[in-house]
Amino acid sequence: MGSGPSAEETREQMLEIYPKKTRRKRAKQMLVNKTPETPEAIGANSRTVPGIITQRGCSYAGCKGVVIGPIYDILHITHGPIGCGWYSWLSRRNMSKIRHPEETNYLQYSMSTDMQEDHIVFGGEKQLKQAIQEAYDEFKPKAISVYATCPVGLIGDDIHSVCREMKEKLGINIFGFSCEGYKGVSQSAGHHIANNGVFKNMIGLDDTPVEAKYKINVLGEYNIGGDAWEIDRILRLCGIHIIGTLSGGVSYDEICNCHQADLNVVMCHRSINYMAEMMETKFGMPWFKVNFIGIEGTKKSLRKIAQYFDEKELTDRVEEVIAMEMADVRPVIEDVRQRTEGKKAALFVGGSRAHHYQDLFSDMGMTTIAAGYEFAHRDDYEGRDVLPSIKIDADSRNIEELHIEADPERFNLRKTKERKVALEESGFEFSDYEGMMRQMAKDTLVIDDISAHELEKLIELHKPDVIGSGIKDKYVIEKMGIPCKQLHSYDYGGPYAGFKGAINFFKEIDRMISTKVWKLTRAPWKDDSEEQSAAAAEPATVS
Ligand code: CFM
Repeated sequence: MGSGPSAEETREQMLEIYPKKTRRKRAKQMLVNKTPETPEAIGANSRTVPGIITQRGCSYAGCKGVVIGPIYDILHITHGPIGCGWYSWLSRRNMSKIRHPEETNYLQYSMSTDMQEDHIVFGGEKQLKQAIQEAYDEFKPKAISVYATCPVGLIGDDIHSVCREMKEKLGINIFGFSCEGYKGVSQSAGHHIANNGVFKNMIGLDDTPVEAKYKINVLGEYNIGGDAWEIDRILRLCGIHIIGTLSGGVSYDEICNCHQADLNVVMCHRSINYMAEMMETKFGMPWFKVNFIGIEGTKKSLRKIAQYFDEKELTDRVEEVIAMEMADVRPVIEDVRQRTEGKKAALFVGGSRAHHYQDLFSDMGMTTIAAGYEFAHRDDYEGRDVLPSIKIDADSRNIEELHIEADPERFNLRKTKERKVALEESGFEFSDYEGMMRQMAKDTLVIDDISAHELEKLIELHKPDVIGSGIKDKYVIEKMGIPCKQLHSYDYGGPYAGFKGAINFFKEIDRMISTKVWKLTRAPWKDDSEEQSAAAAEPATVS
């Protein structure tokens, strides 16, 4: 881990303060990556110790806020007290714009049933019905989606029967999500609930064929700061057509039609692996993991897509695009590397970025000394090969597993079995994710659901040059004199995906770690404290 105490000592010092039971639990969630090729089992996706100050969010946040909320022409109604709707309103920067004149973008609205005490006591179904009717009368949307918050689950409002009734009455698609905040140990539960609902209520509704030679979906890309637009720009240059980006900057119709694609590529494995698998089972559509964060990752992903389609014109075009884009990227890398080479980063973010952003830092010659997710599962750390050994606990059993079968008419193996096997034999990986730990250097720290105390210890002992982290901890980190790149909503910046995104990121990180301002964050009396205490210790003299 560079200078300072070793990873093992750092871990010990982080754990020291905890009472026995907490220490035992946290110890399983904090590992030294001793054998990156065969990662050790990490305690992930378990309950947070109360009071430890976690960065996690709730199931409602994962469902409405993360996966479905970005679909811009669905009317999203939060059934609950106003706070849940308010705090999930545009705070994530999943950007969208209408692309056809007849479309509407509802994302600037925040709709809620605004539950009051009497609804909690006497039930809120009537209120929900009224809200759906009112929203319909006002906007005439194509679809309405309803999200349950904690109190709704506690009092037992049946949102699904209300949705069914209103769907029949109004003749548009209306569906609900039982994504009460408490449904799981983090927002991860909400992702799964959302995947199930999108699959049941939208995927496959529109069989209109799509005329394009290379058509794919990008799953697990939510267009934070415009990332999906940059990915779309690059793929378009290559001649690859995206039917649906799930679910950044995407419309309801695109989702209903996206089973017409020939391939699913997965960006954020954590939030959408369920969808990739269900689509493969039902429609025969293969999937593989990509990463458009980082230059090397972007190149590799483009080449893998080309290899999948296996057409010379596409392979050549991809190389041309890479060469063209690299002409802009190269001088920026060369410039920033003079200042960033050898610098240290730490990353504590969500369920995929703590892994993906290591690529961008390594493009800049920086090393990631410690990283961890907030709510990812063991497969995101150790790779999907551990899936069979993951124990299902009470919290995960809570969430419905859909039973999916091949569609009798629409199942279509895009690649014949033989072709798939041949590709796999040449080292091509389908339906796989290697996880974060394999990519991290030996003896780096891997910390799941990091606590405020552990983060402060890390800063105190290792002083990373930059930390990529979240909304809740950003200013705590910066008050300790370390620049923090907020990797959820990008601090109003972005995009960071693809080639143009990487250029943005390089320049911003360079600025952040090169500025002298961090040296000024220390109170002056702390710097000359020795002199001061010496002065204070001197007997007062009367002149
Ligand atoms: Fe996937 Fe995301 Fe993330 Fe995520 Fe998130 Fe996000 Fe994230 Mo914030 S879907 S897991 S629940 S990449 S909102 S766009 S930045 S924690 S690492």
